Amino acid sequence: MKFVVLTIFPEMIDPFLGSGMLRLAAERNIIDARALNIRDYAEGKHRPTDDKPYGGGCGMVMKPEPLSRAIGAASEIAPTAKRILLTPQGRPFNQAMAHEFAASDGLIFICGRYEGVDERICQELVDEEVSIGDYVMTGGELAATVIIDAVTRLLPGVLGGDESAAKDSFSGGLLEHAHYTRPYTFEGKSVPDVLMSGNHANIEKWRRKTSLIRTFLKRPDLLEKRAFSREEKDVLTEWCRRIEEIVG
Ligand code: 4H7
Repeated sequence: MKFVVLTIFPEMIDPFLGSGMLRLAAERNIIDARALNIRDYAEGKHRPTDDKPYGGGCGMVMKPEPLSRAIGAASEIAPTAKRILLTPQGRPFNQAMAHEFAASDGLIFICGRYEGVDERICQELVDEEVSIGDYVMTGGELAATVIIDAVTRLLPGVLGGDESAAKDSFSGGLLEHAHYTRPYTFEGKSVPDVLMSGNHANIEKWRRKTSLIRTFLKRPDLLEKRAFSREEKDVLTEWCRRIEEIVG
């Protein structure tokens, strides 16, 4: 999978590509990820990548020509890749999109800076606008790294069987179960008995149950989009009964 990040701050992207899972994925030739500096495609003595907005107002706008040439260079590296603009106006990124992008044939990320990108770039040279959430950042670089991380860990051969993406939060539409490690007692709190029992059927059942209850307590919105198994219905019914007992 090819990733090309177009940015005026490649130094924000490079250390990220050179660490942890992404470095490993690159070493195994599962990904080929690089940042291109948009300024390298700018002309003139000062190689400006921004200019004043037509219509006036404060701030600057990302100039179209250097960006257009940078997108051209990225498309030569990854000809079939989807061109994504990271912007607060984009389609909200989620786990289903991570799977969709993992099945795609490469991704080119365009990282806006200043007050934004000339509209003609958005209309003519971008395939899709994506947002990583409802908040404002000074540039698209962190958004690109977030998406590269979420997509790469889904690629075959990146994670081991144990940490496989199939076991994730969200892969079954639920949050992950609780995790415990040594010591057995920490700040007066011990590990739940079932995890010490060695009974793997019971442990798995407890994990499914805690996943469901945590999702209900922390992210009930996730349950609204989801169907329930017989076992899950029984767990929720049992909790309803217990709550009714307390409320009276
Ligand atoms: C493209 C267009 C993504 C990129 C506009 C990018 C949040 C996200 C940016 C802008 C981003 C996200 C310019 C909008 C500066 C905000 C103050 C870079 N912010 N900006 N404005 N949620 N900013 O994915």
